[in-house]
Amino acid sequence: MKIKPYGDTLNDGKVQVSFTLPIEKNQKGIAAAKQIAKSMGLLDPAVVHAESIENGFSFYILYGSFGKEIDFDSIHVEEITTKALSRKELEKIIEQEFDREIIFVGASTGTDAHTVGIDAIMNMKGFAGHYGLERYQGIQAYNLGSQVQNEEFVRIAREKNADVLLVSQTVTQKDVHLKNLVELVELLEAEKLREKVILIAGGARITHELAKELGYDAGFGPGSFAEDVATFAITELIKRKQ
Ligand code: B12
Repeated sequence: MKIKPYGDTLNDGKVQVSFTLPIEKNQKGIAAAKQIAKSMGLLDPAVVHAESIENGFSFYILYGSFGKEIDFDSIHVEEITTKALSRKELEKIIEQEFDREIIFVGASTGTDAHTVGIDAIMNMKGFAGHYGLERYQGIQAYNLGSQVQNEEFVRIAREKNADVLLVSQTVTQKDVHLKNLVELVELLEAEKLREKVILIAGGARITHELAKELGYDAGFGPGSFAEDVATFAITELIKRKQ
């Protein structure tokens, strides 16, 4: 199936883009914004909003048409296909399959100070009506908080004998998350721990595909809940037992 974006009528190709320019808002600024949109390949771009945001800076919103179509059927994405089980179902499986608690160690690592994401997955109260891992019977969840250096994270993972490592990355400026996530994999490999743990990354800009590329077992983005992560990790642990 071939597809293209649409606004008013199907296949009209209409898209909206917005950006900031390091120039004053005036007629020349508006012309520059149009030229940029044309260079992006947009047909008939129109500036529908222009605003001065600071001395020497301006913001633009444009509409235009995307002239091409893409082949939707040729797209392949790596995604997690296991359907999330409920907390109760997971607790039962853990009880049946393991004669011990499953250890999860999680943190927001590197210089990243954001904790809301990892807390949503791990904390007792959870997020949006979904309890976090601390609530699960059969799971021991250690949430180390934020700005945990990779070395410290690996040290605690070893100390706690972790089955599952949960890494949260929110800041992606200058690709700091990529550097940090790769460094962790390298450290785990050097410490001969990589194969012994299920390594999971999460964050607003993390996809399963990206996480797999970086050497992780799974990646979870916005809208993830503890049961999604626990289902993946417990299923994977059972597979690895066999
Ligand atoms: C709250 C917030 C803060 C708070 C953080 C408080 C705290 N204790 O966490 C404070 C004010 C401290 C803060 C600071 C900064 N912030 Co801030 N912050 C936000 C904000 C508004 C919300 C983030 C949030 O809490 N989302 C809610 C949670 C629930 O969503 P989530 O993180 O995506 O988590 C979900 C999933 O991604 C997933 N998930 C997340 N982690 C994990 C981990 C695992 C293992 C799994 C399985 C799943 C998972 O599950 C969660 C639940 O579904 C965002 C903007 C926004 N509206 O998103 C900016 C934002 C993230 N911050 C940003 C920035 C730049 C900063 C600063 C660098 C600003 C500065 N210059 O000082 C500093 C950070 C300094 C540092 N060293 O890290 C940028 C990041 C841009 C980028 N992509 O790099 C954003 C996007 C704002 C923006 N538009 O510029 N911030």
